[in-house]
Amino acid sequence: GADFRDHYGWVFYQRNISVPAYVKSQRIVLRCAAVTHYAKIYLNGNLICEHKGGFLPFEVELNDVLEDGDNLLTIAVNNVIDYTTLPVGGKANMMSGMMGGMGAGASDKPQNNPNFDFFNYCGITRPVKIYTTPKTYINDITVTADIDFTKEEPSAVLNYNVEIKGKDYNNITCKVELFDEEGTKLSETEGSEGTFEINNVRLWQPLNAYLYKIKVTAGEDVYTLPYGVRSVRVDGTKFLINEKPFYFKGYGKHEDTFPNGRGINLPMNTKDISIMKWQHANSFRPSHYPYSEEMMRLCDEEGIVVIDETTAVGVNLQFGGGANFGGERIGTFDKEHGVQTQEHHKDVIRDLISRDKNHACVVMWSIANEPDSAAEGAYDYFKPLYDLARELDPQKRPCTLVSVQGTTADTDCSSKLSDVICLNRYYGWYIHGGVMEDAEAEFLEEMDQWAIHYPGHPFIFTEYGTDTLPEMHRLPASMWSQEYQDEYMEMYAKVFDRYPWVVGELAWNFADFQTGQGIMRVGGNRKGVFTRERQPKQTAHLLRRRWETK
Ligand code: GCB
Repeated sequence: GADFRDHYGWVFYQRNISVPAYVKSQRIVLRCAAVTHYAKIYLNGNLICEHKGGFLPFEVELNDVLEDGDNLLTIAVNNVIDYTTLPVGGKANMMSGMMGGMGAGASDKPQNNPNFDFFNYCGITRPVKIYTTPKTYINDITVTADIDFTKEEPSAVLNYNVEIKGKDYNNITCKVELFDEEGTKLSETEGSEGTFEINNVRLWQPLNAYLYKIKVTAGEDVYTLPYGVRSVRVDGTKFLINEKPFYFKGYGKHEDTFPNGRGINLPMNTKDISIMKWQHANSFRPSHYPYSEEMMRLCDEEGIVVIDETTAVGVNLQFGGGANFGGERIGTFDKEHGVQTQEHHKDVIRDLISRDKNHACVVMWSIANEPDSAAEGAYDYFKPLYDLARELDPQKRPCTLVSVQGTTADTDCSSKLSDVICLNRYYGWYIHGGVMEDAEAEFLEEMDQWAIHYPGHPFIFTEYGTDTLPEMHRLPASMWSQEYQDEYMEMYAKVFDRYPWVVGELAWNFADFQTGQGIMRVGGNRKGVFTRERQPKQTAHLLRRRWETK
């Protein structure tokens, strides 16, 4: 019922667990892949672990706390979002605020006010597992590749580093073997740090993946890491993958399906990737939070390029007319009244890079979506975050943030910090809705400004789209109709094609998705190019034709 849907605060998941005696000599670990947004784990009533942040994994060792027989495991989950969490919860309802304070959300009950446009699905959204390792175990593996492109057949040097933990970590032998994708062993070496040379290396290419396997054996522990060898870098206005200019074609997505909500849905992941391939899409942005590890592996396997994003959505108190603080306008980065997220934001970056650093599919880090990046204090907020990401990423991928409509080259701190400028633009929807000529004219005006003030950098359009109802057709085209979505997509394509420094188009959104209630949303956000059931709207065919040759 509505009480459950609108629940605010704690929920408790409980069950008994028991571990067979024969594994007790092993290290026993409880791992939660995602608990949204705050978790407290109790075993037999004792708190054993806490974790903030709803979209990244955490784990805790159970050996010292497990009892024989049944143990009561409690996972307490809190769904509250506010000025200290990512994503950010506001003081007032953002969606109704957008229309001058009318609409849903007026209530005295304590409630969440998402400062973002997707339903605040919470709980245990990804697998919870108990697994074992030997007492001395492989804690982490980091691999980077130096590729020599000067020869006709490129060669590569893989640098690996294995972190071993546990009581014998110092005097254990570590064997590392390299296999090709078919499982043929190519070479073998010893030591927790080392290199492999690969002549005629098979590169991981967009839509043409190739994964080597790196098998690490440390004492009794074994782990096999699939690894795609590829390079990424920005050169002038180009985004290079394996030294070739890459053009992003695809979407911003959500982890959102019926009836799973944000709960993991593996068959739908497979379906989504296969639909994207049907359309000749090659990439997406896992907006607005890190997706499941299963999805990241699938992207590695399928050659889908990913812009990996943190949970920082809603770091912008200008939404809803900026009336988030008791009706007053306050600065997003105001030390006293603004968001208090920077330290947590750093933790999310650490956890994200530590989880995803080895994925070939990840070619860039997105530090935030639509923050108040032109506000006073924005540079000071973001500079340390970029520094941290750049320091932590062993592959030194480019970094960006995704800029909200209204930012300009001279005001947006992204101009000073990002390797690629990523823009969300809604000319023809939120601005000049229904008047395509005006929309196009103002869009072109803005593009020319960026070219003047910020020449020499690549740009990706990370969002553009229109709410579209599958049943609605209108001639002449008008807002919400299939025809309008087509005309809008055609206009954007025309603008993108004018500027060689535009290196990507990620339409908003791949599929319709659930949001909170409000007068701006009809059964959710309907900007999907596919319905929530993953059936094509008319424009899916238009994009397919474009992307086949683009
Ligand atoms: C945006 C946001 C996205 C929204 C979208 C919209 O700029 O980044 O989360 O869903 O606009 O449809 O309004």
